[in-house]
Amino acid sequence: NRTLAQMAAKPPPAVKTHEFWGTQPVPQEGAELKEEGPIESKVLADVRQDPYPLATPLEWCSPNIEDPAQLTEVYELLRDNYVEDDDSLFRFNYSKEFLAWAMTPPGYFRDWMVGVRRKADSKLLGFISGVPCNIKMGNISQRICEINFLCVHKVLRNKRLAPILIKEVTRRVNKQNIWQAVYTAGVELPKPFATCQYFHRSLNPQKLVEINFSKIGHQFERFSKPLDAMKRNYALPARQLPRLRPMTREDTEGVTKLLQAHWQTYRVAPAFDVEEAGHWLLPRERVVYSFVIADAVTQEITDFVSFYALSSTVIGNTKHSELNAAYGYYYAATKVPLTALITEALIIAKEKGFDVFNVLTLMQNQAFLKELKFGQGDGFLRFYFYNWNFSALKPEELGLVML
Ligand code: MYA
Repeated sequence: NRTLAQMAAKPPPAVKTHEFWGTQPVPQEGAELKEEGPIESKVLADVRQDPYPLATPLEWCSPNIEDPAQLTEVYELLRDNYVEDDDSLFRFNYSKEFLAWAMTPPGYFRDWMVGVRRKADSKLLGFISGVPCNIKMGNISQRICEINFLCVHKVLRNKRLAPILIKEVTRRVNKQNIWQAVYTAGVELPKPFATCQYFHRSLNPQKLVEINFSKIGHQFERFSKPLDAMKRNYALPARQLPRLRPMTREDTEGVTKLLQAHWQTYRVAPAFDVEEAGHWLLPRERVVYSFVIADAVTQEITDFVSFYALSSTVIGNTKHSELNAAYGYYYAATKVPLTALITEALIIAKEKGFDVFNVLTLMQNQAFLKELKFGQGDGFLRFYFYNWNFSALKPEELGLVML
């Protein structure tokens, strides 16, 4: 029996050992799922009072994101050292305005911005941030911490600084009596509760080809001018929803109500109050773009769509230095089809000079990918909880977007 022989010959799946993650309150690979809820229960008295020790040449700091000079330091660390694709063609280049927005939501804590400096010249060499957020995790909503922007300067890589940054931010979060966090990463760690895939909608196909973001697809090769055929394929129609307009402060309550109802349909989603919704959704030029449709008679907000702006540096290309990407963010459609809302978002993003519109397979996105000509990317994004057992969910059960 060939199959049996093959099975016998196949080595058991390699279990990667995690020196750090193996010690943390996260679901471990291969372990059985326990009841949904905290993995460990601690109280404030258990929290270490002093910061974790660092190697002598280094010291802790809490960058003040509202101070332009310190914001610039964080911006530059990330610009030069943050996430790259596998082939090192692109590196995320979050703008300063974006970082300031992402790190200062209502009730944020200065000391959840954790930096490591070199004592000799004060240079920032490591960073991680946490912000408070209300999240629906299954049947309960909790105020937890969202972790983002973990970065170690390239000169200090593979020296186990990342685990120290993570432990220190955990300590500072715990001091606020908060014991859970949510975070995403491209890499696989113990153990995601959801895995999403990236999809990309070309808005500027020529530039995307020139920077090696995309290739001219096989389907265009039979044309005498494949690039022109590709451009025709990705051309967008004229605007179809004239009543869609930018969200204003007066819309905040209506938008919050609409989204709160929509978020009920997911197992994991935001549980923003009006103040948080105002922070996260009100339009900010070159950062976040949000649009609403209000009922002509009642003025009630019936539909909402948004995206955010996140460029990447194009590494080593002579013609282009920046890839301007828009990323699909929150939406809720009750009176118009979701596909129509997303089409408008694509048209607006194109008008504003974005080269590509990226989405993940979460929320209801899978419903429009094909029709709106999104192409499958090679990147994945994994979603994790810290100190929270949670049964795995399908991307379409996930209503949370992380920046
Ligand atoms: S995801 C974005 C992460 N940033 C980047 O990818 C930027 C480019 N890369 C770097 O800056 C470095 O390579 C980083 C690792 C800093 C990523 N999340 O110091 P090391 C584990 C978690 O020798 P370095 C984001 O921001 C790795 O498995 N752990 O390695 C969300 C190993 O542990 P183990 C990661 O390469 C972050 C250990 O680190 C990640 O110099 C959420 C090696 O450390 C990763 N992305 O530095 C953080 N990558 O041996 C968790 C590697 O066990 C938050 N590692 O396998 C947890 C919740 C905390 C708050 C809780 C409150 C209650």
